[in-house]
Amino acid sequence: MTAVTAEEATQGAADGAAADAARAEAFDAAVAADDRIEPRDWMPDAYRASLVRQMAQHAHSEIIGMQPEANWISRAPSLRRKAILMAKVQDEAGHGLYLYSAAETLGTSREELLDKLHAGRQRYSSIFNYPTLTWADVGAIGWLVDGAAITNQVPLCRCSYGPYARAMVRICKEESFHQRQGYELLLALSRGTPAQHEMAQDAVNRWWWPSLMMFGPPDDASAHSAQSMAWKIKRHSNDELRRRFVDICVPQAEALGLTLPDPDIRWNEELGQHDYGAIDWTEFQEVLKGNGPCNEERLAQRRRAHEEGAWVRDAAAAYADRHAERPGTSGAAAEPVEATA
Ligand code: BYC
Repeated sequence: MTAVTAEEATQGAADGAAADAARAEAFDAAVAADDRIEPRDWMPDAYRASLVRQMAQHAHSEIIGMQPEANWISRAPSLRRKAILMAKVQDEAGHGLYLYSAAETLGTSREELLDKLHAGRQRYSSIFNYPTLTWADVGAIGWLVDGAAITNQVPLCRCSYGPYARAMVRICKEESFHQRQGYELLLALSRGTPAQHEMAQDAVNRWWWPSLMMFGPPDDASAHSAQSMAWKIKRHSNDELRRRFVDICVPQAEALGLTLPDPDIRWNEELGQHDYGAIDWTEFQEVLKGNGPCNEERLAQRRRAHEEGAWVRDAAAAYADRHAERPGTSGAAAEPVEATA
């Protein structure tokens, strides 16, 4: 081994710093040019961490979000409604999988993210800590919760990180179907008997304000927005998207024959958008702290489902190992299941 002189060491450090600066410059230029950042590209550690935080929270929301609606699968009022609801809840599991896979491209395993969720160290959307009290809640979730999700997620299709943006394209297509099924369900109830209409109105009354909270805290209290927008992870601020959502919902509520529970909603001529009433941010903070109506129940059910699914994961791993050991096979996916039965 040859000894490195002090001069060589200084030169090496300078070269390293110059290479880092060149990589950072290339990253900034790619973001500025609206190019996609891909998994093997250099990226700042903070960009990677911020993506993992948001994508993990998003993935967790999808799988915890299965619970409130799954509560009604066995009580759906017809075979048609049951089949639709089952397909929707399955889609949500699929969305979780796309997002965990996209997060894996950043070097974090699904296992690690799930462990953090189960330990209460990562968040999921506040909206899923509210109960589904009646069948109309399934419609309100589709119309309002999926509607808010689409409003937030369509711009994420242009997120600077390629795998997240591409996952969002497919998710948004499915979400828009989900939103329509909720709308159609509420329309049927709203035009039904007086009791059905009342049930639809009650569900909208309960889900409206929590849906507005899905967009996150107001801009002046949003810790991550400025940086996430500079990196083009987010394309719009929380308040911009919230107001856009209100604009979308006002005419839809009218067409449904239902009222939004906010007497302060009115058209603002100057803005060309609607104004709306004050959101109860104390309630939002309480839900984030774990004090919402269903926080404990949701997390307990998630942990239980994970434990009960251990045998499936073990079986899949054993199956993959067996195929990996077999000469001439290139992995579990190459062979049909029956081949080893
Ligand atoms: N709930 O600086 P901010 C679905 C946290 S699932 C809980 O504005 P950011 C569906 C935030 O994490 C839809 N926490 O954050 C599924 C941060 O805390 P940390 C899920 C929230 O990231 C099944 C702090 O508050 N969609 O569609 O710039 C059935 C400060 O916030 C919430 C997504 O996840 C919240 N609502 O903006 C039906 C979309 N809001 O991390 C439907 C992707 C904020 O510092 N995510 N926090 O501890 C995003 O677009 C952004 O992460 C957010 C927040 C707009 C949500």
